[in-house]
Amino acid sequence: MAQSKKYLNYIGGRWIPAKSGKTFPNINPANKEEVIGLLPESGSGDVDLAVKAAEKAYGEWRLVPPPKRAEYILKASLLIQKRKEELARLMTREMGKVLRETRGDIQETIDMGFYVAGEGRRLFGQTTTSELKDKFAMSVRMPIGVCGLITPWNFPMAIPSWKIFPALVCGNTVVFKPAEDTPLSAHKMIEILEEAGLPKGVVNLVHGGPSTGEAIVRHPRIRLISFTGSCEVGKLVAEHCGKVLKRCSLEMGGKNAQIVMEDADLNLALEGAVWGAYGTTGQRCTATSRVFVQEGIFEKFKKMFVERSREIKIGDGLKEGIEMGPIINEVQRKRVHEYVEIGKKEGAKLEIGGKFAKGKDLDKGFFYEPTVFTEANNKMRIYREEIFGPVACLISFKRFEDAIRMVNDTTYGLSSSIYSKDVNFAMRAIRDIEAGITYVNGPTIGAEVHLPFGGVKNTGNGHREGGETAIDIFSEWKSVFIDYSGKLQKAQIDVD
Ligand code: UN1
Repeated sequence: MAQSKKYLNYIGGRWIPAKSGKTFPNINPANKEEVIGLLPESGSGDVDLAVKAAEKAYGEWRLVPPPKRAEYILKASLLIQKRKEELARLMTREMGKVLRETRGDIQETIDMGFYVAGEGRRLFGQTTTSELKDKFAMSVRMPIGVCGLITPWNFPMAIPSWKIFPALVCGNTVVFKPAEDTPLSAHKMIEILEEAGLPKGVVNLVHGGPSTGEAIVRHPRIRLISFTGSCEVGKLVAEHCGKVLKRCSLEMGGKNAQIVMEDADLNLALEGAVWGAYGTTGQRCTATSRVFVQEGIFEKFKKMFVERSREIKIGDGLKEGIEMGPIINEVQRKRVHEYVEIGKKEGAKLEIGGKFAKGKDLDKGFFYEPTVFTEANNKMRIYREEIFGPVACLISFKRFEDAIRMVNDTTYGLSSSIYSKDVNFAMRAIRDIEAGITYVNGPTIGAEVHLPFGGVKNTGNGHREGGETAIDIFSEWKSVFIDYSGKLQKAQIDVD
């Protein structure tokens, strides 16, 4: 067994173990014998310590001018940029996705840092008129307090950056719990923020599993929860936050669709669907899991897609030429496989895959074959539920209107895509698809950080990360009226 280093929580600017003294292992999903490190198993006592540290730091941090707050974010982003390759390699080891993709994850973190650092000199409010003489009106953004951030394993650094950076620039302090499966990327990110000189207690890192997350959600002095993960857990978070009126922003699943019209460039549509379905081993909330293909080209496209699925090179993401890494852990792999079994029972036709991937190196990890179903319909669970693995359904449709109806026939609404050379179809898809993101002639994955990211229906609760909208999550509006008339002026009354 490879050496396993012990990692610590970061609370109030100190690296300390969990009160319990217990640890949990961080395992390489491409080689389950490789324990990358041991992480502190934190409980509510550790969370409470972190909240105390974050509260203490908040008093001063909220008064630091935003351009100065932004400087720390910029410095950290520049350090991440310098260490991009090293960080990407570590991320592939703990998460499994191929190096090309972990480089992308780190790049998305850098992009977010650069973007949010600029926000330090904006954080714009409004200045406006008053209905009364000698009176001035404006709105300003205020911080909220201690924010609890809970993140998933599929984007181990990018998703934390979507939350940590905007929270900080707005003047909040943070208690951050990364996913159990990818704690090392989070550790590195916090180490870098420390190196950038971030004052003690502004960001606190608490490792652990679901009970640690629950302690954060339930902590009465955490004012805001930002959660990315499954719909199932998101609903529990929302339930508690609803009861105690805690602010909460949720980013959850998807059942994303790509439409391929008969007039599309088929090779381009194929590459898009393959990348959308198998990128990150299908473990993106933006992954393509339903591909709607117009009937005249269905058979041809199906052949192309199945053929391409057969050719996907599976293996350790650190190796040259590998296109698809493992699934994150055994529980998830079994869950994916269960869906495949359900699909077969429901009467869908398995065209290829549907098995644990076998082979000398593959047996060591949680690998799964690229899997394609046809003859799936909206009664089936594989058509309706998020699988979070390399499984795609190819579905044929007659007319454009049918495709839209089928695409929208889901409880989710994150990402979507249409391949067509006809601008009329493209514009109508943009108008008619119920989703937070629509791509034209591009796959369902690949959102950029300066635009709002999120979805409709059960994908979220109305917030958008990324872009200016991330700032809305992490700040409160205050309206300010300044009366310089020297007398009592009554709004709505002294107006004639
Ligand atoms: C996710 O799947 O949770 O748009 C996030 C994309 C990435 C982010 C995905 N930039 O696919």
